[in-house]
Amino acid sequence: MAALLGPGILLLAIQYARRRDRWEPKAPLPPWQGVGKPLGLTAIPGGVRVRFQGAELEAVFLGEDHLRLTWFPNEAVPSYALTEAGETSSFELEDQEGGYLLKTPRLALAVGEEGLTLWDGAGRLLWQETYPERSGRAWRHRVRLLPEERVLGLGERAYPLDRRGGVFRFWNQDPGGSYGSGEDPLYLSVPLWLSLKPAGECLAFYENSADGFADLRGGEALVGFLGGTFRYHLIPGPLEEALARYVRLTGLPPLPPRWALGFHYARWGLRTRKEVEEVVEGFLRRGLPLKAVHLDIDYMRGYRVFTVDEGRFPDLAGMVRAFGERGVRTVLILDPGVKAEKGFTPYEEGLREGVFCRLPSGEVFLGPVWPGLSAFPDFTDPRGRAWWGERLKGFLDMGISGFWLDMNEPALFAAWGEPIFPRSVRHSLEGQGGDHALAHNLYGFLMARASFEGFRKHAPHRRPFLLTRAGFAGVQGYAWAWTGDVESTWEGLKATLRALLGLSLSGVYWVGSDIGGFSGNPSPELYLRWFQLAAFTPFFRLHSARWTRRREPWRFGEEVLDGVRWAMAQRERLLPYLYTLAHRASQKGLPLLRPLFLQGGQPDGAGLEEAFLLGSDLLVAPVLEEGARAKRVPLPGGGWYPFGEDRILQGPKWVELPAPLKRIPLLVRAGSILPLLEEGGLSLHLYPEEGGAEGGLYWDEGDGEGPYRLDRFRLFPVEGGYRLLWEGEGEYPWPWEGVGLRLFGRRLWGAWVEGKVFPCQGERVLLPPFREALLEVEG
Ligand code: NBV
Repeated sequence: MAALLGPGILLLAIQYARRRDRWEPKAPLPPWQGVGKPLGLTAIPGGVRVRFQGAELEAVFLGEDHLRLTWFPNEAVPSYALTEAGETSSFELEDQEGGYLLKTPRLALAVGEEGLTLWDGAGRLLWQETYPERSGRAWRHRVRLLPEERVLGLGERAYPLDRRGGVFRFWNQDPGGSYGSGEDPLYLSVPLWLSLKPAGECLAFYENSADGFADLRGGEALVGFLGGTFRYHLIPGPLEEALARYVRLTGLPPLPPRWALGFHYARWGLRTRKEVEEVVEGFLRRGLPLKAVHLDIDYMRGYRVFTVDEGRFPDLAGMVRAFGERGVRTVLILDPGVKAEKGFTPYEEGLREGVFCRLPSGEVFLGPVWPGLSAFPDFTDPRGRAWWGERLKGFLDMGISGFWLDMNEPALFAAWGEPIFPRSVRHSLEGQGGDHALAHNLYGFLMARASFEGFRKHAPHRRPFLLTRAGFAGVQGYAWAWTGDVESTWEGLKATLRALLGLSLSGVYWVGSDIGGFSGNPSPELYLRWFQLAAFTPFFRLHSARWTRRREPWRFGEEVLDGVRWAMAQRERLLPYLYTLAHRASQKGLPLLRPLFLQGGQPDGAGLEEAFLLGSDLLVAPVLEEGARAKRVPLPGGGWYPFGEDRILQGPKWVELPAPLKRIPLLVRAGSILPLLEEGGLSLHLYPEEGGAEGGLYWDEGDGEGPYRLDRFRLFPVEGGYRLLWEGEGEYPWPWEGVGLRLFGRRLWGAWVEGKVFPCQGERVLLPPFREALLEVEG
């Protein structure tokens, strides 16, 4: 990897790897030792403390459906991931042969001779583990897996969504170069898994930021961490609810500014203002709806963070303003490393204020990254976070709309071995002190938090937009994430979908990938298929490495350009639906991207990654195979309309749908109402099932915290047609002229509102705002 970066960096990378090996001699782990049997117990608020030989277990109910287990002794680390402490709940305690039973109405925990067993309120087995073992700072335990059990989640992984059979590491890492299927670990760790089994579903979250592993190769999960607190939370299913519960515990994803839901463009290697302007012009001239342009490290002076190369990017503020006037926002990349250079203000200030990470000797730790040897802010120090947040002010004042946080695993250039800090580097950890082994996985997450807080402080009337590569449980409260430097191959495309769904099942809902893959040259077909997938993932961005061929949509010929137009047009059209999902996620913690099993089940033999849902109503069936012009789609239970068609297909079953190069199959759940932008206004697409249909809309100014409106639409079958009711709340006025209706399944003739008739024009009827409308259908 370092060789790609030029001789100067290569030399630093060799010197660094040597130094790191000296600082960090490899020591084997001492032998693992069990904790023995339970010896006695004391009641504490919400739970018990159980004594073992040389260890203690604390079991606490934080609500009837949330159990927290903590083993002692341990190294306490501040609880960064959790935003709520949780209220302890009452429970019943019974003595049992060789142990104890703790019960709430929704959970029952048996503390047995050999291990712990957990059931839900209906007596279904959720979790069974043998008591853990210790080795120095490390803890590990074994959790039984049933033959039919599937294990999902575990954060960002280029591995099939059912993780059984794999070994995974929780350790944020830049794979270097680019990655394909099977690469592990990747940039963003979330030590969480979902157990999907007929017996009883549950979610397990390990609140531990140290280097960890999950070995799922056999009939048990062997999970451990090489330090920190061995603490885990168990929440019973159904999984969608458990996930929402976890997201509420670790941070709801805030409502993003609406522009961020549009199409973003990035490219590493655009070296001048002129090159960027040409690209933006290229999109706008062709009527391609570009909403944001991201500037990669090329805008900086010698890659120094917080600088702008005035020679190559003269009057950046002027450029940002001019783009803004044409509806295009500017996002800047920021890397955490601060060039260690005398006279460079951020470095000197950072030194003076003591915000950089240090070696155990007290010296500031320096590692090689883009600008050369650099110092790194300690984001586990409140002063470090505040210092970083202040540095964003200049860019925010200039009208920059968001920041893209890269290299924050944190990654370094090392000629061999792990491209990261030595584990002995010291961190504040909110003043209590600790080493990099504990802080590593938190670094990117806390950089996102620092950026979020700085953004809030210096642009209080705008919603922060942050994109991060690394993160940890809870990062969804501050930033979106993208899946990094994936290779430009069909395998890379599949790995991407897996990574995206895995992140979504780990609470990181705002996710996307580099369209076409980062590091290579996709064929026109792969490029288009990737575009089509990305148009229906929460974050929609084109990006590529500087050594690849340029890939603006018009560079692949007319057919591809047409296909891109279709994908972009669907995205634009879906904006009200997507924005409503964004609001729901921010309030209730519900995922945007959902594997099919979360809702309605799947037909037999369906893999977990052949199709997915965007929200609960739109099924997306991406094409992941070269040459395919049809797609076998697994339909979940219930009725499904091909998008914009009148026929209903009944699930669960497999259907084969056409997938010509320019399109992928989309289906809409029968019983739903989709709010869409069409013909310059808002249209409701009504897709009734027998009982009617229902849908909602959230809308506001698109940024800031002003008034909003929340509309609810309900459609009921009546003689000769349907009755449509519209209820709303909130102060934001209806911003469109009336509302368009399109009915699927039956032919709409017209509608009546307050005794006045409005006939259908083409396929659509345009109505003034109403509380009740009667829809008349033909035949
Ligand atoms: O800043 C350059 C790249 C960026 O384009 C990419 O998206 C990141 O994932 N960055 C990695 C650093 C260099 C990687 C070789």
